[in-house]
Amino acid sequence: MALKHKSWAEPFKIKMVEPLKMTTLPYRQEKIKEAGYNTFLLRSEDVYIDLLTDSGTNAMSDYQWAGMMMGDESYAGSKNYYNLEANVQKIYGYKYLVPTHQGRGAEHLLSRALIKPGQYVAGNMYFTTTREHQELAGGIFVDVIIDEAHIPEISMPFKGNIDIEKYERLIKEKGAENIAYITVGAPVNMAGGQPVSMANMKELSAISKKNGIKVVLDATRNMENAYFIQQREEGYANIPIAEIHKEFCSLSDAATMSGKKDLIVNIGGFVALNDWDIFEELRSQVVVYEGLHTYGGLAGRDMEAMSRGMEEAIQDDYMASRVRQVEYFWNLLDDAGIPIVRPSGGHAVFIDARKFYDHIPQTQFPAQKLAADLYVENGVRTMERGIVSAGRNKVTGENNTPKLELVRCTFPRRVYTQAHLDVTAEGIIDLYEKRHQMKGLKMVYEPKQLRFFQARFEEV
Ligand code: PM9
Repeated sequence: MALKHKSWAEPFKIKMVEPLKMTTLPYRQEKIKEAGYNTFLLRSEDVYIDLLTDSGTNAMSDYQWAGMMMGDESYAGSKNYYNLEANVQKIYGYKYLVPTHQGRGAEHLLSRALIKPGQYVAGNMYFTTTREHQELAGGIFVDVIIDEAHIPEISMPFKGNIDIEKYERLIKEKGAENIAYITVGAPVNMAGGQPVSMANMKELSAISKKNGIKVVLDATRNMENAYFIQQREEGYANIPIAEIHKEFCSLSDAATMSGKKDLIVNIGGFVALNDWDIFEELRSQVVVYEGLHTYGGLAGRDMEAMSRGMEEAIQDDYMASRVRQVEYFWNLLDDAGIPIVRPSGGHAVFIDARKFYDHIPQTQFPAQKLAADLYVENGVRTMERGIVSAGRNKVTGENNTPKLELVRCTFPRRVYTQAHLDVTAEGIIDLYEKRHQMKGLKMVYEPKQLRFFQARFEEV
């Protein structure tokens, strides 16, 4: 009998395992209350399947672990820095490298170097840490993503694209000299891991060049984006993702990077760029905020693991298995009628909490509550990506009210099996059946910055 869908499997096998604690329902009910209904405040040992994030939660290979043993921990000029620099030049194509402890370290340095207070920064939907650093440097963030990205039900191949008209209007209204740069996240995390097409990147790059505006790529998951281009964009089907990725990077002036995602490591990041003057500025800042310019807050062994992870992540077979695992899970939920962001994206599947909990208003944090309830249901940890993550307007102090009120089920790389995904989907489906019994939340503690990490809640 022929199978309906052609199957796939990972191009690696398991060599070492980490036991997981199985917990009971009453235990989890107590733990989520103690954590103030915030999944970031749970202890990881109380979590069965951890889909909080794909950031730093990846399983390294034997090749990477072997590299860890070859860490050169000299204060200056570590050989691992030069290995990393060579791979960034080869795989990303930028000339200069400034290592940082993680992505937000890179965002901090670049925002300080490029933004003058009062300038605008365009971007295809915000990312929490990226916008925070842009605003702390005095920038005013303007979202120029296509409208469809804010609507979960709409399915299109490149839902992360920049709306070129919106971008041109911004340039016309504010003046190119008042725009510090444009950030392109590809894929767009907050929109559901939705990719950006090469055609769109080419167009915005040309407009930016014409107007003298720099293009900064948030390259955190850009290799996943390259896979989507290969699969979905005309003319790229037979091109290896390594080539697509490099071509995409070549359309930008600089990249900030959280190595904790694409590069299959637990810590690390960098800025990479082509402009010597900005590089000099970043090099003088990195020694103040991160560490010497040849380690940027990282151990030599961490730079080696990141460099080797880069070589592995850019392989077509690996990336296909990575993205298809997410797609497998997306199909399980879609087949069961769970409201999710369409189409399937790169690193995660996003549940539409507005629809899932259609009886809970946004002021009572439906996505926050759904993440908490999913933990209670079967010990799976997910993350809120809605009104709590969106924070407050820095000028008015009012809550930002995003259209997207989502819960993200995020997949660490090379960590969970298909059976883990099946069990997780079953828990979500069970909860969906009794969803109208669930109540909303009120916020009882709110930290000043990036509140989603530490805010606390109680049931209303
Ligand atoms: N992303 C994530 O879980 C981890 C922290 S926020 C909950 O998705 C992009 C697109 C990211 C990202 C982190 C960073 C910052 C920049 N850009 O976490 O500082 O997804 O290494 O990177 C997280 P760092």
